[in-house]
This record gives sequence, C-alpha cells and structure tokens, in this order.
Amino acid sequence: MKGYYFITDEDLSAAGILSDAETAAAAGVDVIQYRNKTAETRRIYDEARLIKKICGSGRCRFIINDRVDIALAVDADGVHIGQEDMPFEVARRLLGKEKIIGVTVHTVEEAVEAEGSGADYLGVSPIFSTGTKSDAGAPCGVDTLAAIRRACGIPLVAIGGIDLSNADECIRAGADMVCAISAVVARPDVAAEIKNFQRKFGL
Ligand code: 3NM
Repeated sequence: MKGYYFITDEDLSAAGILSDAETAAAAGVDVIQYRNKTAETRRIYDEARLIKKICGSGRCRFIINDRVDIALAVDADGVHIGQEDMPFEVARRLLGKEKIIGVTVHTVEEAVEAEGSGADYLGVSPIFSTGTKSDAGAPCGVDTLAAIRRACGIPLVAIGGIDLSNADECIRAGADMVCAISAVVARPDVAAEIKNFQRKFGL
C-alpha cells in the first residue's frame, strides 16, 4: 500500500462519486474506499456494486467504510472501521482472514491495540483540522503519526486536513499513504490533483 488513498464523498464531489472513482482507478491508486454514512442501504449497495466494477478494471483494492454487510454483499476486498463502528473481532469473524480490515486510530495506544488485534492497516486521524468530518475530533498532528510509525509495523494512512502543502510532513513522519478528500474531489481537475499526490511518493 503506497501513495494516494482515495475516499468518495458525495457532498464535496464536483464530478460525482462514480466519475471520481473512475478517475482514481485510471490514475492507478492502490485503494478506493467507498464511504457513505447517510444514504439508504439500497443505494449504498447499488453504488458499492458499481464502484467494485470500476476497481476491477484497474488494480485497486476496494474497501468499504463501516458497512461489513455491504462488503460481504458485493465481495469487496475489505472494510475500514472507526472506533465507534463494529468491534474489530466481530468484523474479522464475519469477513474472514483474507479480507482487509483497516482501523481508524487517534493515539499510539489505539494503534498498538488495533495492530495487536490483527488490523491490516491503520488510518491515523485527523492529522490536521478538517471541516469534512464534523465529528473528527481534535487534530493529533504529525508527531502522533511519527510515534505510531515507531510503535507499529503495518501500513499507515494519514487522513484529515491534508493537502499538497502538508502531505510531505505526513510522508516524512512515516505515512505509507495519504488521503485528501476536499483537496481533491472538490477541485475541477481530480485526475491532476491525484497525480500530484502520487508524485510525492515517486509514483
Ligand atoms: N475521516 P479532508 S477525517 C473521512 O478523522 C475522514 O477519521 C476522518 O477529509 C477521521 O481531506 C475525514 O477533506 C475527512 O480533510 C478528511
């Protein structure tokens, strides 16, 4: 796992989430995460099926935020769960050993616990303050990211308030991937923005 980590956001997207996902897949991202915290289950299921097809056309893994049931229904590559979502052990039992499970963490303690439970990667958040997720909490900063890097061996995804001006700090602190939502999908040229992030990783 390396480079820009793409997450859909239908409220911020200028071009629409399916167009954004196609753009991300064409840009060669490693991961596409479908995140929808508000829509009805049928729409989430339908969109997940469509994005899975888009991922299939590229080489990217398809991760679904929170919804283990949808991940099973569409045979996604895995899920991403937060501290308030389904407990890790339950998600693992339902999904099996082969699926990817990423866990959002805010502290070194949460990170060590998630890695010990068997998480495949960690989302470290929010690094900087963000208006995109209203309940994201206080920024943990790049120092926490660096401390988690020292404590954990699994891949780290930095998220929250990241743009092209501060992504390098995250990479220097040990992020294997960076996610930026508003700095990408709200912009007119999503492909160019993704490529700018990928270039920071030498991709
Ligand atoms: N999760 P932007 S912050 C989806 O803190 C998400 O867990 C977060 O958007 C967390 O790049 C966030 O626009 C949104 O700041 C990140």
